[in-house]
Amino acid sequence: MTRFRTVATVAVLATCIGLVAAAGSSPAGAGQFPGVNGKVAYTKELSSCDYCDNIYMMNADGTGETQLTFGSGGNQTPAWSSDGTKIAFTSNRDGHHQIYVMNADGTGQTNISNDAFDASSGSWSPDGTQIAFDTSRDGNGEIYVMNADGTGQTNLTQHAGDDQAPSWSPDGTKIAFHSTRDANYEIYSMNADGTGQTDLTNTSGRGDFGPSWSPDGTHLLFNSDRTGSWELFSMTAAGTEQTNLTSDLIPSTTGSWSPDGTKIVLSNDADLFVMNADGSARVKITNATSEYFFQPVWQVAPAVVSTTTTSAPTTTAPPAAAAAAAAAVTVTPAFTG
Ligand SMILES: [Ca+2]
Ligand SMILES: [Ca+2]
Repeated sequence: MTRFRTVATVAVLATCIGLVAAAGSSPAGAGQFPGVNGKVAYTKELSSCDYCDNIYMMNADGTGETQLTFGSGGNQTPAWSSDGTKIAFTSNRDGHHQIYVMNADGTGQTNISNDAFDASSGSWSPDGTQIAFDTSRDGNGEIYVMNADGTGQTNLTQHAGDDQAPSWSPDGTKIAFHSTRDANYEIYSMNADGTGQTDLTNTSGRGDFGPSWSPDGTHLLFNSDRTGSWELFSMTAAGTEQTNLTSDLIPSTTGSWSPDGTKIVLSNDADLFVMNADGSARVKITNATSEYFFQPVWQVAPAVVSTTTTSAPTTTAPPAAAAAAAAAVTVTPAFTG
């Protein structure tokens, strides 16, 4: 059984698809996408211990792996804030799955949703002030939003179907998710206040899971078994031009765009790969032996923070990513229009 399908059997973690770091924060509240490519965070599970999942990050070439969570339970669905300084994730360390937030170096891990029912799949608003997530507290999956401190938890979907795996658009106006309300999983999009819930995929009898936005907000990446095997597809934000990007890598499960829009990082339920946004030039960046790498999400390199002292400017961690940001030039998204 593949990692993708194993995870999918856990009700709350049917949201097993990769989530893009949809959001983030700057003091001015502006979103950071498109941005400079930083590190890749992901979930890794040891084959010797089912559901012993922890969150790691590495450089996009596969070097420099760093473990961020430590535990024998489940730590999954990492999602970067759009300024690249924080990661939301799901953990059951307190007895059931909740939304946690940590700093990019793994410090400060805090239970934010703090509810008595399972929750999963946090996704930041672009200004970093809110987190969308899914929860079973109403008897079926619903997409909720809360303030970044956990207050103000509000049901956005309010539908009897299972609504899961929210992904907040880079401009903050939309939230994509998947839902069973039409008898099988479809990708939906709604306004950030829950209005205008619209089916984008309409594939009868086939599953469409785990939407994540392109950094310019024009496209969605998602997972579908419409070909008979799990593949990564892209489509426009309106649901047109649904395109299989991984017909030569079966299965392909979770993935997300690079912040500059030129690349996609993805999992085949064993290793991680990086490919061009059109699916070409795929390179394997891990070498799995007794573990599974999945749910990769690509960080926006944090901006350099200057201080008004006579000494050299200081930067936010991680230094390498900050240095990359300092060298940033104008970025051209992979998709236009
Ligand atoms: Ca629902
Ligand atoms: Ca479907």
